[in-house]
Amino acid sequence: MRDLSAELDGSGLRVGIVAARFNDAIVGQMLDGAHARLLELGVADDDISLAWVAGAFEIPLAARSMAASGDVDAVVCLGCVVRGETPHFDYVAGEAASGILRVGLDTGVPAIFGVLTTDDMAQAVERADVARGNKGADCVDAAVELVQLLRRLV
Ligand code: INI
Repeated sequence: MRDLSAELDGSGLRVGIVAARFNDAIVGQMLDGAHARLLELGVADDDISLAWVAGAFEIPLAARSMAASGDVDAVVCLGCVVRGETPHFDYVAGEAASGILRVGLDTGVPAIFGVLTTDDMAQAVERADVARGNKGADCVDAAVELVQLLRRLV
């Protein structure tokens, strides 16, 4: 069997991050985790671009523009939607998820779904905790792995 798995090597990669300001205390922690992990994997700080949007619903369009610009190899999308905070949780979370998926499928540039969707704030706090396996850092691993895998598949 030929294993196509790639090493988690981010050197030379250009990575975009789209972060939603809604629940920014949580998203800020995910961003810190993502940033630290990018540097750890060898991505140069100058090759990381960050764009803030108002909420998770706005992420797909900004991510699509970034992906289509040709300036990034992957886009990591960070947000946090808490069920208890909104009656339109399903719309915001669902559209963010399907929009981000479409960005990747339409552009061929990996777009990573780093939008926490939780029942309450306590769950969000736990998943964004840098000490306990930060979701932003996990998304960076997913992004770098997918970029390298796609390069091996073409
Ligand atoms: N946006 C979020 O990112 N998280 C939420 O929990 C949330 N709630 O609770 O409503 C939220 N709403 C805003 C939405 O993403 C858009 O910014 C807004 O609807 C304007 O389009």
